[in-house]
Amino acid sequence: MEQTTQPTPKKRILSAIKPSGELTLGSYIGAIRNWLAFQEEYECVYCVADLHAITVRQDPKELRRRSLEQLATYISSGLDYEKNILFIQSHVPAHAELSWMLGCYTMFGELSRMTQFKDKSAKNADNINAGLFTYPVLMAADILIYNADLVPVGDDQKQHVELTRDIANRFNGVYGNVFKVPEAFVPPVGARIMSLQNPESKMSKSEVDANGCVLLLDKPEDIMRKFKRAVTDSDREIRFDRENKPGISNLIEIYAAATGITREETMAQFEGKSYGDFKPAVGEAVVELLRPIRENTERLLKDKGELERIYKEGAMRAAHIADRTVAKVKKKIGFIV
Ligand code: ATP
Ligand code: LTN
Repeated sequence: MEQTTQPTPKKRILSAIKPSGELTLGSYIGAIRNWLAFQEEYECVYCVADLHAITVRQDPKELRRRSLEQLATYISSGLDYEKNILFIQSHVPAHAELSWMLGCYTMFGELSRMTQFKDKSAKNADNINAGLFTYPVLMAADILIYNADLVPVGDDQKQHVELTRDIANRFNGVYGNVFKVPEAFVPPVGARIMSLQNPESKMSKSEVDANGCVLLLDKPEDIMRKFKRAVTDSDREIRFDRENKPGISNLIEIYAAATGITREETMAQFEGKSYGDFKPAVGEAVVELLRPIRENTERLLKDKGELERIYKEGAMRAAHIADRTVAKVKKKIGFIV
């Protein structure tokens, strides 16, 4: 009798970026670039986390523009929309539904300990809304709804993935093996790209300081200007030392990430060179890294019909998986389904 061998199903990846501002070099090096590397080996689900963006007040017109632009950037960075599932979070209502249920298995104390909540509340003191507080629960829903094995994120999001694991384990402890417990993947290089003007704080798209933050769609001359003005130190050595030389360490990290070499190789390459040589060299590496992305994004944005087709198809494929998870969870909890 002929034996049929089932191919082992691919492991699944889920990640997202919220359209809370223009994408930065940090979003690319810390997130999108790593997503690319996974698309052959894994089944990848990548979303535009628009529901997460509204924890901070957004202008409706801008939110719409940025959501579309972000999707276009995913594609122009090299994510294949047929191989991967690319979609907009609010197009799959099951995320919000699961988020409510998971919230009932998440402790107030746990959410109070989240660093991002503390940071964002300090920065938005006039709008510490409930969404800002329950943000990690929605993120847990994003991840668990797809039974993701791996969640690639920058350093700052590791704590949220840890919480997701705790929620999954708690739920599984009550109802049996419902959720896959995911792992975070934090890239070895580029997990934390800092502002060029204030290298002690993260390059962040919702707190753009004009010269410290390199935008993904910045023109080459703007990129060069920002790197030439980057804050360094009064020492002369191009050496990685986050504590004492945060500016130079950040530039080493960016150069290594942009050219695909290690920090050590970067230091060897620039040994004996001055900051005046190093800063424009980092700028040029970034210009070359971002050039094709900017050009492709501009082209894609001209074809709104094509983008619409892509996000509708993506939402349909995402909902197919998400709805099944929600149905299973409801049954376990005791809802009439
Ligand atoms: P916001 O400023 O609105 O909080 P953000 O710039 O921090 O946004 P997110 O949407 O929160 O960006 O992050 C998307 C992904 O990119 C996450 O995985 C995050 O860890 C990663 N990321 C964002 N900024 C950086 C950075 N500066 N360095 C490395 N990774 C980053
Ligand atoms: N919270 C993340 C963005 C995000 C996310 C996710 C990341 C929303 N849902 C699911 C990984 C998996 C952020 O602030 N960077």
